[in-house]
Amino acid sequence: NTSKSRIALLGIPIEIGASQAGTLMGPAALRTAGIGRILDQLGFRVEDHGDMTAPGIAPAEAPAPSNARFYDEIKAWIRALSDRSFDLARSGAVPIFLGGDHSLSMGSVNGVARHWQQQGRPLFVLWLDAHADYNTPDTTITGNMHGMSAAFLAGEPGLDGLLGGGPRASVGPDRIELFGVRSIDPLEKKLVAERRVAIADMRAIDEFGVGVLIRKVIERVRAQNGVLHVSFDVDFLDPAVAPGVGTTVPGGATYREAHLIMELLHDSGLVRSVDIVELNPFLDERGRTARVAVELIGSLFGLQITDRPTPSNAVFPDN
Ligand code: 5AB
Ligand code: MN
Ligand code: MN
Ligand code: MN
Repeated sequence: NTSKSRIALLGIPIEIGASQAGTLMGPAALRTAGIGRILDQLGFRVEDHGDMTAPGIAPAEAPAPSNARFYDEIKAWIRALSDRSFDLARSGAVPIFLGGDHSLSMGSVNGVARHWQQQGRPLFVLWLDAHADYNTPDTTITGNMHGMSAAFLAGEPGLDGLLGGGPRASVGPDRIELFGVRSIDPLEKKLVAERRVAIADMRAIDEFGVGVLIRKVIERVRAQNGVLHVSFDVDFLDPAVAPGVGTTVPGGATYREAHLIMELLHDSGLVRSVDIVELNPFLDERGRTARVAVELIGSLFGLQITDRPTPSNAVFPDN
């Protein structure tokens, strides 16, 4: 029993980073939909660490940037979460962070990245999302911080005070893979292009298919002896499959595209941590979205149809 791989669940009931209230119910809905049960059935030793409690407001050390709503509150959350995340990764478990809006990834990813930095393995982040989340206080239209998390992780200016003096791992724009994008703000688009962030938008997915594009991501991580964090924003999925999100954008990934991505990622053996974010149970239809998210986690952790081994990617050229 002790030789079983460990998975650590941690709920982060935060909603102030998003425009609509309700994502704070996300962790409860994912548990109700059976996230612990499915992982247990797959043979993992599942530890549920419960939900973090709201850390309050971190003292304003410097004036908060204008155009970043609830900056001081979110600052407190991500500092606390970064430490929890680091400890969980260091314990040898695979942490799954149950959101909560996408601002939490600033903390969860920073924590796991600190751990892998100490291990000498570069951490890559696969950002499954309808959006790029690459706004800064200077480029944002809404001021909502769930649209700034990838930019923060890439080290974009304007958000540097978020961790205060706390330890910060650099992920960098060259280790973020935006995947599924179909909504991007004008200045955000410019910044993503300037930084040459790898991006598979929905058009690329239509043209080449998710199999080819995910294999490319996997090959890139493997070539650098890296490990992978999957930041899964539920709005990556088409709203017909996943209506329970506040920021639906039509034209998203289908049910099978999403499962294939998870199946390929499982076979890669590279995934060491996961966020599931932006699920809004208040907007869901009879738990559908929560259930789909849990089924996808099943595929990511080894649920397969026929156990056919994944063929190599040798057919796909480098560039
Ligand atoms: B999500 C928008 N670009 O900055 C902004 O759901 C949307 O975590 C951000 O991907 C969506 O507010 C953030 C308009
Ligand atoms: Mn999104
Ligand atoms: Mn997002
Ligand atoms: Mn959203």
